[in-house]
Amino acid sequence: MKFETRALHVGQAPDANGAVVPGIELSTTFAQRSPGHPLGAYDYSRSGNPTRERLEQCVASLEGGKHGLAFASGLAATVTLMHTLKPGDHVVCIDDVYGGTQRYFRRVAKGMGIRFSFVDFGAHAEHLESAMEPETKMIWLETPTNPTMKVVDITQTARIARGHTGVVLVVDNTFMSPFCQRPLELGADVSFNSVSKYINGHSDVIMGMLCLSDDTLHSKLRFLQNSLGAVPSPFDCYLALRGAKTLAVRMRQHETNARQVAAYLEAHPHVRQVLYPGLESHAQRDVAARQNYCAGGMLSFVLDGGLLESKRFLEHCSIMTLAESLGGVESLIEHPALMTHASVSPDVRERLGISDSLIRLSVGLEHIDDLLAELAAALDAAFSKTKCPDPVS
Ligand code: P1T
Repeated sequence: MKFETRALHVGQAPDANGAVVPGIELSTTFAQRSPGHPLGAYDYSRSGNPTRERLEQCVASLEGGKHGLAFASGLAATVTLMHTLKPGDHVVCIDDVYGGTQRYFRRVAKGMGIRFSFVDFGAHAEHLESAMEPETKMIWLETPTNPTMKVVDITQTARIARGHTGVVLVVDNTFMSPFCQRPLELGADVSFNSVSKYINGHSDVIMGMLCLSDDTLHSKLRFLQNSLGAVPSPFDCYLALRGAKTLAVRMRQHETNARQVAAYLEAHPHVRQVLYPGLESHAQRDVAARQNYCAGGMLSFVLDGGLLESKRFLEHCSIMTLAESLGGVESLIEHPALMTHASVSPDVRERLGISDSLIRLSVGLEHIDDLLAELAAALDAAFSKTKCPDPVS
């Protein structure tokens, strides 16, 4: 079955009543006919729940994996993965990752004895090999990166990982979703998604998902999913499964809108740079074109001004809601230095290019004319010579 068909049918066969939309299994517990012998396949919903399993099967299939595991948030999935490691183990992580991932790695996991090297992999992972150590057990890659949109060659990264025994390559696929990029097909061991973004797609669920094909690693993670207990609610699983049904059509339109927004911004005199993998000017355009099925809906851009202009610009956006998160049907715009990456230290932010002039935009499904009109008006207002009210400090 093709992607669109799998999104609608995998894990979603009609239930015992013939319901075309299978019911949500809200029960926390399941009756047993004799101690230790449940009537069906489930005993307790933390350990296993039919609605969660439907979602896990569906997303695993979209990622081209054998197994899927759902968690209460993207970060809960990250934490669970880190529990496969032990003190002294080493992780090579791309330097530009989501601020919350960095905060967890630098300020929590490190305290538990796991060592991290944050490295600029280079487009073809050419800087990765020199960061590998005998104790390296995991490579953590986000591509495109959040928020500077660096693209890294997953196939090449996987080749380097294979050259070292016992190294698990995790690719955070949140910015692309399995419609645009399928890391497992390119050699990754685990494809990670914050389901809170494109897979659910409607900004009303917080959830994470790990997809993989290796049975041994899956058993380990399933044991940890139950033991750590960071599982999503059945209702959220139902919502995410409903969202996943339209992933393909949403992603196509996100990309169509994003391409037009990127072209518009690139030609604008008050925009210094646009970072979007679908643009000819993107530094790793060739890698993106080779490994991605579509360029997605995320872009970042650098205003030709400072913090004052960035604040004025953002305060004049209204259709594009000023808010953290991404991947919803509505456009979301934000200031990474003050919002999603505020927990990253100023020197690291500076090194990564997360400046006061950097704006991140998750291009939504509004009519393109309305998006372009709002961008034009907000840029005019931000750079107008007439005095605007001072931005909120
Ligand atoms: O928010 P949560 O579902 O826990 O997912 C964390 C996460 C992991 N990986 C990436 C690439 C992410 O972007 C996120 C969450 N990001 C935002 C909330 C944001 O605005 O960037």
